[in-house]
Amino acid sequence: EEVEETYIMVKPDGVQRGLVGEIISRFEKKGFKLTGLKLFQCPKELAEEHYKDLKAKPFFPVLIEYITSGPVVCMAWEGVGVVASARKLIGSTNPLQAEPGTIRGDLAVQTGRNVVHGSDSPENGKREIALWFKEGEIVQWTSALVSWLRE
Ligand code: DAT
Ligand code: MG
Repeated sequence: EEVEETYIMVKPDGVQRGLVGEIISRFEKKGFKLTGLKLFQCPKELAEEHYKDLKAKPFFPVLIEYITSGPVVCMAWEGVGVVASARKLIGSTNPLQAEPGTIRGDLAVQTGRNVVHGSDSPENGKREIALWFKEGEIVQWTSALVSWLRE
Protein backbone atom coordinates (compact mmCIF):
# COMPACT_ATOMS: atom_id res chain seq x y z
CA GLU A 1 0.00 0.00 0.00
CA GLU A 2 1.78 3.01 -1.36
CA VAL A 3 1.02 6.63 -0.62
CA GLU A 4 0.50 8.24 -4.02
CA GLU A 5 -0.29 11.69 -5.33
CA THR A 6 -2.67 12.62 -8.11
CA TYR A 7 -3.42 15.77 -10.07
CA ILE A 8 -7.12 16.64 -10.14
CA MET A 9 -8.43 19.63 -12.05
CA VAL A 10 -11.88 21.19 -12.29
CA LYS A 11 -12.09 22.13 -15.96
CA PRO A 12 -13.47 25.51 -17.16
CA ASP A 13 -17.04 24.16 -17.52
CA GLY A 14 -16.97 22.93 -13.91
CA VAL A 15 -15.85 26.35 -12.69
CA GLN A 16 -18.43 28.20 -14.81
CA ARG A 17 -21.21 25.86 -13.68
CA GLY A 18 -20.43 26.41 -10.00
CA LEU A 19 -19.33 22.82 -9.36
CA VAL A 20 -15.98 23.58 -7.68
CA GLY A 21 -17.20 22.97 -4.12
CA GLU A 22 -19.13 19.85 -5.10
CA ILE A 23 -16.12 18.33 -6.85
CA ILE A 24 -13.66 19.15 -4.04
CA SER A 25 -16.17 17.63 -1.61
CA ARG A 26 -16.15 14.24 -3.34
CA PHE A 27 -12.41 13.80 -2.71
CA GLU A 28 -12.55 15.36 0.76
CA LYS A 29 -15.38 13.09 1.89
CA LYS A 30 -13.65 10.00 0.53
CA GLY A 31 -10.78 10.71 2.93
CA PHE A 32 -7.94 11.89 0.73
CA LYS A 33 -5.60 14.71 1.75
CA LEU A 34 -5.49 17.97 -0.18
CA THR A 35 -1.90 19.18 -0.65
CA GLY A 36 -2.34 21.83 -3.35
CA LEU A 37 -5.19 24.10 -4.53
CA LYS A 38 -5.45 27.13 -6.80
CA LEU A 39 -7.64 28.93 -9.33
CA PHE A 40 -5.63 29.35 -12.50
CA GLN A 41 -5.91 30.56 -16.09
CA CYS A 42 -4.05 27.94 -18.11
CA PRO A 43 -1.81 29.19 -20.93
CA LYS A 44 -1.98 27.34 -24.26
CA GLU A 45 1.57 25.95 -23.97
CA LEU A 46 0.82 24.32 -20.61
CA ALA A 47 -2.41 22.77 -21.89
CA GLU A 48 -0.48 21.33 -24.86
CA GLU A 49 2.22 19.92 -22.59
CA HIS A 50 -0.36 18.42 -20.20
CA TYR A 51 -2.19 16.66 -23.06
CA LYS A 52 0.91 15.98 -25.20
CA ASP A 53 0.04 12.25 -25.55
CA LEU A 54 -3.15 13.28 -27.40
CA LYS A 55 -1.41 15.65 -29.83
CA ALA A 56 -2.19 13.43 -32.88
CA LYS A 57 -5.91 13.14 -32.05
CA PRO A 58 -8.37 15.02 -34.28
CA PHE A 59 -9.99 16.62 -31.21
CA PHE A 60 -6.68 17.98 -29.84
CA PRO A 61 -7.13 21.64 -30.96
CA VAL A 62 -10.69 21.71 -29.58
CA LEU A 63 -9.47 20.14 -26.32
CA ILE A 64 -6.79 22.83 -25.91
CA GLU A 65 -9.34 25.55 -26.68
CA TYR A 66 -11.70 24.11 -24.05
CA ILE A 67 -9.08 23.78 -21.30
CA THR A 68 -7.85 27.35 -21.87
CA SER A 69 -11.35 28.86 -22.28
CA GLY A 70 -11.62 30.00 -18.65
CA PRO A 71 -10.15 29.45 -15.21
CA VAL A 72 -9.54 25.93 -13.91
CA VAL A 73 -9.09 24.76 -10.32
CA CYS A 74 -5.85 22.83 -9.87
CA MET A 75 -5.58 20.33 -7.04
CA ALA A 76 -3.04 17.87 -5.69
CA TRP A 77 -4.42 15.03 -3.57
CA GLU A 78 -2.46 12.46 -1.58
CA GLY A 79 -3.35 9.05 -0.19
CA VAL A 80 -3.02 5.30 -0.43
CA GLY A 81 -4.33 4.25 -3.83
CA VAL A 82 -5.47 7.79 -4.58
CA VAL A 83 -4.72 7.63 -8.33
CA ALA A 84 -7.02 4.72 -9.23
CA SER A 85 -9.60 5.66 -6.60
CA ALA A 86 -9.87 9.22 -7.95
CA ARG A 87 -10.39 7.83 -11.46
CA LYS A 88 -13.26 5.73 -10.08
CA LEU A 89 -14.78 8.72 -8.32
CA ILE A 90 -14.49 10.70 -11.58
CA GLY A 91 -16.02 8.01 -13.85
CA SER A 92 -15.65 7.22 -17.56
CA THR A 93 -14.31 9.79 -20.03
CA ASN A 94 -17.71 9.90 -21.79
CA PRO A 95 -20.14 11.15 -19.11
CA LEU A 96 -23.05 9.30 -20.74
CA GLN A 97 -21.15 6.08 -20.02
CA ALA A 98 -20.06 7.13 -16.54
CA GLU A 99 -21.88 5.37 -13.70
CA PRO A 100 -24.32 7.32 -11.54
CA GLY A 101 -22.55 8.24 -8.32
CA THR A 102 -19.41 9.30 -10.17
CA ILE A 103 -18.65 12.98 -10.76
CA ARG A 104 -19.05 12.74 -14.53
CA GLY A 105 -22.01 10.33 -14.19
CA ASP A 106 -23.84 12.76 -11.93
CA LEU A 107 -22.78 16.14 -13.31
CA ALA A 108 -21.94 15.96 -17.03
CA VAL A 109 -23.25 14.78 -20.41
CA GLN A 110 -20.53 15.27 -23.04
CA THR A 111 -16.92 14.07 -23.41
CA GLY A 112 -15.89 17.55 -24.49
CA ARG A 113 -17.45 19.01 -21.31
CA ASN A 114 -16.62 16.36 -18.74
CA VAL A 115 -15.91 18.83 -15.90
CA VAL A 116 -12.88 17.22 -14.29
CA HIS A 117 -9.44 15.73 -14.94
CA GLY A 118 -7.62 13.05 -12.95
CA SER A 119 -4.15 11.56 -13.51
CA ASP A 120 -4.14 8.03 -14.97
CA SER A 121 -1.03 6.64 -13.20
CA PRO A 122 1.17 7.47 -10.18
CA GLU A 123 3.93 8.53 -12.62
CA ASN A 124 1.59 10.94 -14.39
CA GLY A 125 0.34 12.14 -11.01
CA LYS A 126 3.86 13.27 -10.14
CA ARG A 127 4.49 14.63 -13.64
CA GLU A 128 1.28 16.67 -13.71
CA ILE A 129 1.66 18.08 -10.19
CA ALA A 130 5.17 19.23 -11.13
CA LEU A 131 3.75 20.74 -14.33
CA TRP A 132 0.85 22.67 -12.80
CA PHE A 133 2.30 23.70 -9.42
CA LYS A 134 5.38 25.69 -8.52
CA GLU A 135 7.64 24.73 -5.67
CA GLY A 136 6.12 26.00 -2.45
CA GLU A 137 2.56 25.60 -3.70
CA ILE A 138 2.43 22.00 -2.49
CA VAL A 139 1.99 21.82 1.28
CA GLN A 140 2.91 18.83 3.41
CA TRP A 141 0.75 18.58 6.51
CA THR A 142 -0.53 15.94 8.90
CA SER A 143 -4.25 15.36 8.86
CA ALA A 144 -5.83 14.90 12.28
CA LEU A 145 -8.14 12.32 10.68
CA VAL A 146 -5.44 9.79 9.82
CA SER A 147 -6.19 7.34 12.63
CA TRP A 148 -9.91 7.45 11.82
CA LEU A 149 -9.34 6.67 8.14
CA ARG A 150 -6.72 3.92 8.40
CA GLU A 151 -6.07 1.15 10.94
P1 DAT B 1 -9.67 11.17 -19.32
O1 DAT B 1 -9.91 12.65 -19.11
O2 DAT B 1 -10.85 10.36 -18.87
O3 DAT B 1 -8.36 10.70 -18.71
P2 DAT B 1 -8.32 10.98 -21.90
O4 DAT B 1 -7.05 11.16 -21.16
O5 DAT B 1 -8.45 9.83 -22.83
O6 DAT B 1 -9.58 10.91 -20.89
O7 DAT B 1 -8.64 12.30 -22.74
C1 DAT B 1 -8.39 13.57 -22.18
C2 DAT B 1 -9.55 14.48 -22.53
O8 DAT B 1 -9.63 14.63 -23.94
C3 DAT B 1 -10.92 13.95 -22.11
O9 DAT B 1 -11.22 14.22 -20.76
C4 DAT B 1 -11.82 14.68 -23.06
C5 DAT B 1 -10.99 14.74 -24.33
N1 DAT B 1 -11.33 13.61 -25.21
C6 DAT B 1 -10.92 12.33 -25.06
N2 DAT B 1 -11.42 11.54 -26.05
C7 DAT B 1 -12.18 12.36 -26.82
C8 DAT B 1 -12.98 12.18 -27.98
N3 DAT B 1 -13.09 10.99 -28.56
N4 DAT B 1 -13.62 13.26 -28.48
C9 DAT B 1 -13.50 14.47 -27.92
N5 DAT B 1 -12.77 14.73 -26.82
C10 DAT B 1 -12.12 13.69 -26.28
MG1 MG C 1 -6.38 11.16 -19.25
